[in-house]
Amino acid sequence: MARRDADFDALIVGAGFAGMYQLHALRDRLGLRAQVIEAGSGVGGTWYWNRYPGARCDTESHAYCYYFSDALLEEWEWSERYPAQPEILRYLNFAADRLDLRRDIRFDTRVTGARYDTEANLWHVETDTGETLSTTWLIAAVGCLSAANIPDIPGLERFEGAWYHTSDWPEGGVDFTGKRVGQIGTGSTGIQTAPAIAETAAHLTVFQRTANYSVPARNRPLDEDFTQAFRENIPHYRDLLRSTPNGHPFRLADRKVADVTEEERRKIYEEAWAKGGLQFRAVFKDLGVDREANATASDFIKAKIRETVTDPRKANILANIDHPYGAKRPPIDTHYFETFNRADVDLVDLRATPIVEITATGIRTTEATYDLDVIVFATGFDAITGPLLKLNITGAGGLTLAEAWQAGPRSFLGLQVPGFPNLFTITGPGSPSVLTNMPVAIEQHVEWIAGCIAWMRENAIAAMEADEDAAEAWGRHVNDAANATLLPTVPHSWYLGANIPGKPRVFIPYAGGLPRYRAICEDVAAQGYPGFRTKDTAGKTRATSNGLPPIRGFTAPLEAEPQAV
Ligand code: N01
Repeated sequence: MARRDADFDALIVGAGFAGMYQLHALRDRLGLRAQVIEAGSGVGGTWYWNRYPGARCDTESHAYCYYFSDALLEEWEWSERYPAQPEILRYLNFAADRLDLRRDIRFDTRVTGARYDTEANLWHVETDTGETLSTTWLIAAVGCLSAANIPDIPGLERFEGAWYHTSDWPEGGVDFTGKRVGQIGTGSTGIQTAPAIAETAAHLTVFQRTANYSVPARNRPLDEDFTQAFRENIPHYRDLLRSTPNGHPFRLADRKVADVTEEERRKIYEEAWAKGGLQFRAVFKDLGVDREANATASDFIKAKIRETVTDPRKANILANIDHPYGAKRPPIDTHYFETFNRADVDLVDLRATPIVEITATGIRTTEATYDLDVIVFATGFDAITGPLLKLNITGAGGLTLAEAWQAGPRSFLGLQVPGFPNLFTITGPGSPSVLTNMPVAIEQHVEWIAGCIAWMRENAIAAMEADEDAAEAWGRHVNDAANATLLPTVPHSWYLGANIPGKPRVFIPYAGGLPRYRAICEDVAAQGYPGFRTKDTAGKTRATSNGLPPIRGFTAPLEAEPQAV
């Protein structure tokens, strides 16, 4: 139930794709007193902060946008196959204006803590502006990749040059002209930014710890014909995005590697390479689940790296990849491997010669010292749980989220955490989130949360939280879903939290695919929210402590879902 004595019915943390749509759904559809709290000075979330050179979305632009509104789809026109960061930021500003969101977004304000008052059924949310705001529902729309990982390398404080993490890039950019730049990290971000930095820097040294696959993006301008055809087929694209396991606008081929001859397979991979993009991994349905099948794609890409990179030393370091293709998030690139053919770009193999320290003038490895003017950390994130833990949330009975998640995140459906009533986590741990095209997963969560809140209001429910048993059962299902794929086989994957020292090793996102996940969420809602404890306004509680009733999707064989991003 919404409360008149609270400052707000709903507070939403974060004004990215998720928070913006959640505000619209709660304020304009349900009529709630809702507000967004945003640390940045503008909307955009990840696209507000990640302004590094070369920042671009790996999802094709016509699929990387809101689909809840035909008007937004029809009024906006993308200029390239993959949108660059400035264009996505313009798009999100356009959406904010079109939906008149800004008047209910508190910019330049960071949430520093949130505490649940069980007696009053209210959240008290503290901000760095010194305010404490009360709200019935608290919705974390903080993104999965917004807590930067700056590795604890000895000596950084002594470095006399400038250093940046890619996700906290200065608004005006960084001028690399005449500068010797060291870049640490070769994930999706590093692979995007190295070619762009090399364009202007005097010299670039890339420090690689784990070699990575990448497939050419083949970015290109979009023409009027494409835009026209897209606008005429919006329902088709909407259905497509909502029916594929990872919410991308392409289907997985209905064939296995062994179904074709070696010659046919080579042709299929060559064609996919020439076409470019994330759909490279969709040409066979067993690449994400079968090691032997996967090896054919992995070997193909490694051979491409060796063909592209002319210096055999660099080619060896780049092609020495130790995990199956796609078992870590597969990057796509614009001239990444070609960049290493430049005389002013060097590559250091940190597996062979680890970093010892950062000195006043550069980076020292076990083998050499590299003099640098600028260090760029493309070192990723404390993913999915990091941004939620940074909110300093204390739930019912004084339990902190950090305590509740000491052994790894627990939640039901990645939407609610036992012990944290009326807190919702958009794309939280245990939901498809980072294994999907994010806006599709976000829309599904936002709409489910709005539906759940509407149900609570209709049924005079004062508080609702995930049941312990349901969270336990869901945790097992999340594990089973991951184990049906090659995803958990990479020990150094951030999907397992392995990039953050001390983080529990738990496979975090849900790998069962979006359609199955959507069906489970819809079934839970249709059955009156089994798996959640509720307390009504008269103080009467309801719990489903005897396990869960049959829910569609729990029972279907997991191998049916081919693979995740
Ligand atoms: O981060 P990462 P990212 N010493 O964690 C290395 C999304 N994204 O920012 O692999 C030396 O993947 C680390 O090495 P290793 C996308 O989901 C989306 O690149 O741990 N190196 C790795 O090479 C992506 O997956 C888009 O051995 C260290 C790199 O830093 C996610 O963001 C675009 C180190 C980190 O790679 C994260 O990508 C870009 C250390 N101490 C990114 N610590 C879109 O298209 C870490 N590394 C929307």
